[in-house]
Amino acid sequence: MTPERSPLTAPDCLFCRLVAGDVPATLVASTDDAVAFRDIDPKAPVHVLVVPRDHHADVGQLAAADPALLASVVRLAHEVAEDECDGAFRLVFNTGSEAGQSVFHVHGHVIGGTRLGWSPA
Ligand code: DGP
Repeated sequence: MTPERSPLTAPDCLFCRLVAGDVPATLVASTDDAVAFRDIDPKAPVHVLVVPRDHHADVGQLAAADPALLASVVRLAHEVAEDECDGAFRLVFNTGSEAGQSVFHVHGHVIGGTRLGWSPA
């Protein structure tokens, strides 16, 4: 699906460029307001990133600015997980560079397809 209006973008944002189709990606699913694509460096058999088309730097900023859009991102993540992980999955929003965030366009990591350990540090 394509959005009904042009998304809000930030200059030099990798994921804004990817959403626009200017950076190649393996798309998994999309809606009017969110896009799911495979992580370039997968950490599990299923590793999909789900992003809003609009630019928001992190999950806290998205929640404050547009909670309905955050719900859309989570809904699309859940649909991907139902298709690819039998519904058992982890949804991770790294937030801040100390927590491992390297791309400052909010993205949820859908991780699954195997039994997951629990040792984030
Ligand atoms: P984070 O470290 O939480 O900000 O996650 C960023 C993720 O984005 C990381 O797992 C690698 C992925 N990534 C970085 N550049 C690209 C790219 O050009 N294409 C795709 N598909 N994924 C990318």
